[in-house]
Amino acid sequence: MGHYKSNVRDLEFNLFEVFNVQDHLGAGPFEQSDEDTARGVLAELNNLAVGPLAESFADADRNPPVFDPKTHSATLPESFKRSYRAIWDGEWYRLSLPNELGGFGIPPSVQWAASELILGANPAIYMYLAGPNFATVVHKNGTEQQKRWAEIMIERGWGATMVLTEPDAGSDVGAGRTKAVLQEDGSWHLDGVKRFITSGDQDLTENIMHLVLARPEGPGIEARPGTKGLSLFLVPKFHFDPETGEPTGERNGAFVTNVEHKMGLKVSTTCELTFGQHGVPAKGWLLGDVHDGIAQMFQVIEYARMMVGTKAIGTLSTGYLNALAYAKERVQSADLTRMTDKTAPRVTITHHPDVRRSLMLQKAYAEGLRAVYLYTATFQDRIALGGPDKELAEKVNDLLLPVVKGVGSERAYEQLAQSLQTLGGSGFLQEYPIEQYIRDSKIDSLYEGTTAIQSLDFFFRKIIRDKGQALGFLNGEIQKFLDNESGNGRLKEERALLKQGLEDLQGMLGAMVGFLTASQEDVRNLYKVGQNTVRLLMTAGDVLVGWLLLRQAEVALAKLDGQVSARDKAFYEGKVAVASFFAKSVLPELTARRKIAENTDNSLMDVDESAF
Ligand code: ST9
Ligand code: FAD
Repeated sequence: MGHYKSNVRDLEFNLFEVFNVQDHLGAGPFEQSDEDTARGVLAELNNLAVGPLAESFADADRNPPVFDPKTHSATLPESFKRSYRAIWDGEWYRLSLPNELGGFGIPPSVQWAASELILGANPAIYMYLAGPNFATVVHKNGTEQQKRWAEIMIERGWGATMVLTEPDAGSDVGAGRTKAVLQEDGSWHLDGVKRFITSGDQDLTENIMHLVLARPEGPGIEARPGTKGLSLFLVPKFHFDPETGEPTGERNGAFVTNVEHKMGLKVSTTCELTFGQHGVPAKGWLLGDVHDGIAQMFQVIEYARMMVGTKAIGTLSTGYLNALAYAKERVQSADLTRMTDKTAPRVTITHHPDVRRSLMLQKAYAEGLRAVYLYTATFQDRIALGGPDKELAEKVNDLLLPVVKGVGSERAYEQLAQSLQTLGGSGFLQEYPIEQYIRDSKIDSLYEGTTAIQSLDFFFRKIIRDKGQALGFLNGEIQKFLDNESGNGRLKEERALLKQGLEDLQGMLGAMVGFLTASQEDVRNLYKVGQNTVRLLMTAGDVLVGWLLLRQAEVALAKLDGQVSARDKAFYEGKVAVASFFAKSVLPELTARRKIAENTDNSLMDVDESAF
């Protein structure tokens, strides 16, 4: 058995029993697909995920890529290349492509469910598949010629990178100094050093297209500070025939000058990329001939943030299921009720209340956060459908992205530590996958914007700048659920706990809006907002998890009222149990968090640095 334990049953439950995505299959952009197609995609990918994709997961960790500084090249382990080939040959890269570029015509919700299977089994594979996906952004924003390049990127299976970060410009992308100087032939020469570039080099693909943010310089080009002064350039690793894509063999001056040694996700190369400093100009082409780099790059970033959250949540799910399988087998100690009887039979550790508590919390976040990312994806479905609620769907998707990414990554890392704990000392061994899950998923709270950055985005951009429209919509949806007393009064107590949780979230937000308003009088009140943005994000995540688990429980209870198989009975009972557990043991904590937020003062900000 490989390391990966998928949960296709739960993916299908979300898609077809809770969110009913089948209702909009077979029409418009999803004309090519129906429920059977969608289930078929999940089944086929699942076979691949638990088999060939999972196969190289550990080997590629133990035998990471080798960097040769003389040739500026990185070589990946053979086992990993085999896994990559399996997914490429099955043309699964088409999953996230729009129909006009050869996509399967299945909605984002199903795409993300399918993506979880790859991301849970071997996340680096997904990242090396960025070429076709990033080509869609090139196609959307490019000139006629660049649209052809986008097709070439897909046809020829090129790799691609997103290149923002520099040594002095991480969270603060606008501090980037890499420049691009306009040439007479209309191309640009880039000069500078970028760092931490994922997939910056590899030996999987014929070519790599780097999507690079740099500061344009040239006659008539106005220099602007910050992110708004950045443009997006297409910088290939090898020059190529612009019509056929055939590499000319001529190396462009974008060289990988280092590959980092990391805590985890080792097979994913993290590269220093140096432009124009090795005697060869680093030629680039301005994307779409417009100086709108940060907005264009955010089209890539939005996808990548969703991916990172899904990766973290998919990893937590397999971590939990591995812990559960172990706990069902591991015999240790007597039942607590017979602890003084030294002759009492020893029991499996699932009998111990604390192990149960921990497993149920892991289940709550694994399944609750899966529901959050799939719920988010249903808004991406609506955007693709382009109906009258498209604009609202865009706003709600925007609001939920930092939750998927920020809360998904933080809770996954935290709960994976619990999964490891379930295995006792064995969890610490490389014989089991959980230590690697923890190492591989730590990055998720860091890249694509750290949790603090997600929380600032959530409060300032997605709530305040949006004037609370998307938040108001979500609030209304939760309120509708609370007001709906269906289910014969079952889940009554849980509904009351959710109601309190929602009020606590509203109270916390109210306090923060108050600080923001007060900052017009005394600007230091902004610090009080800043002390609470991560708290707010995590609390919003808990309310969403609590609500979606209860929605699931409601569906499950209705199913249990009818005829169900023994397997489904256990599944649905699990749904009711986990929703109830989360409502009773996590949601009450929100009241304390609200109080902390409401009572915030600035004493933290007054502490002298030397006192830390
Ligand atoms: C990274 C990569 O970390 C990690 C790994 C990637 C791997 C890639 C692989 C992908 C895989 C794909 C594969 C698919 C395969 C499929 C296969 C299927 C089988 N939303 O607030 P302002 C824009 S990369 C939208 O003033 P500051 C907007 O245009 C590095 N847009 O910002 C705005 O203008 P306006 C990641 C947004 O104060 C403008 O920015 N690094 C948003 O100047 C300025 O906004 C980071 O993420 C948004 N949420 O700068 C950096 N926000 O306001 C993190 C801003 O007029 N830092 N814009 O609309 C930040 O995000 C900062 O907040 C900042 C601040 C840089 C934006
Ligand atoms: P810093 O920005 O220095 O942050 C340090 C700490 O300060 C963090 O805790 C942060 O939350 C906090 N902080 C910073 N600013 C604020 C603020 N305003 N308010 C509150 N807290 C703040 N980049 C790319 O461009 N392309 C890639 O492909 C890519 N892949 C990566 C792969 C890996 C393995 C790694 C490690 C990084 C990768 N990155 C990539 C870079 C990544 O996006 C950055 O590391 C990340 O955005 C954080 O920047 P930083 O490391 O400079 O940290």
